[in-house]
Amino acid sequence: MKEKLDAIKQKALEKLSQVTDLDGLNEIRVEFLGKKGELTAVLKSMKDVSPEDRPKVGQFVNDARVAIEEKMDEIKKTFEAKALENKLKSEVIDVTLPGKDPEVGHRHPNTIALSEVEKIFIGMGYEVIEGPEVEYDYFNFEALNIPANHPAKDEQDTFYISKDILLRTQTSSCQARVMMDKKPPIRVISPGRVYRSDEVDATHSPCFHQIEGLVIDKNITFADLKGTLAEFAKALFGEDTKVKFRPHHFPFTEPSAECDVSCFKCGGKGCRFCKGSGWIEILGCGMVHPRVLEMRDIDPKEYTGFAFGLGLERIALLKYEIDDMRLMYENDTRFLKQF
Ligand code: 2NL
Repeated sequence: MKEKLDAIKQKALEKLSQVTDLDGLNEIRVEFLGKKGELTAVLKSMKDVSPEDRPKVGQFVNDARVAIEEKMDEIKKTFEAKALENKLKSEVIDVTLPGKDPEVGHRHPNTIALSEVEKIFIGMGYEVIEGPEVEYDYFNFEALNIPANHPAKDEQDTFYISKDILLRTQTSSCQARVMMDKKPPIRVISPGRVYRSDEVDATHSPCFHQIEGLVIDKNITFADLKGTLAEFAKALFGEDTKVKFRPHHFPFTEPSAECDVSCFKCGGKGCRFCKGSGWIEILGCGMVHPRVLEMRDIDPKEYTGFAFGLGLERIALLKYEIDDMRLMYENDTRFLKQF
């Protein structure tokens, strides 16, 4: 009996020395210690052993079982340690690897154009002011010398909220307010959203952005207006840019003009971009109408001023060569990512 048990033990230990994983270990457990295992079979045959030999044989069987189990536990522990080591290895982070760039947003072309324009005027000593988009008829029209029955009021196709309240059609309304709050010298630009009841197309939108400028001081002349806008055009479109003024009419300025810049694409020779003329219209301007000053209690004999207004989208479309204004409002990331 003892030889038989030793043989089983040897066989089990031999098999255990070759086992490579937990599954193999389990197979051996079943083979020797399971219900139909070899050692269990010996245990079952104990009934044939004489009662006086039984304790001894029982001792042998138990020794063999303990020896096999101890070996199994030892191997199991090494497998578990190895598994833990592998797990830790797979979770190691190399902190010296370069990081992944996070996706950052892009500035809207309008925002880029606005900050360029603001930078130029701030550099010339202007202050940036803002005002309400929902405005009184008074600040949007009347204070700018556009009386109730003036045709400009129909022309502008205004969104009215009530008889006296509207969505501002120009940011001059802010400047009308500034003239009320501040005494000259005044040197401000007022960027912001404005509304006109226009149909959407490649160059129009019912909501767009304007930047207006206003300067009021003693001895301000049309020469100051020309010099300022010439400097602005150079800063925005390049040193070689020239400006040209064509007579125009606005109710709030006298005299009034439209300002063109030499085409920054062809340098003025004429191309597809400037439709062959060599010039591109960028803004409207003029000397502040004396009536506008009077209405704000500024004496036009003591003070004069100039003002101008430009469409921000128009500047962005020109500068970044965008051929349809609708792209500016669709927020298609494929478009926005380019800026
Ligand atoms: C245009 C023309 C212009 C002004 C805006 C202005 C403001 C005050 C007084 C006088 Cl408070 N004028 N603003 C002057 C001339 C032209 O805008 O075509 N804008 C897109």
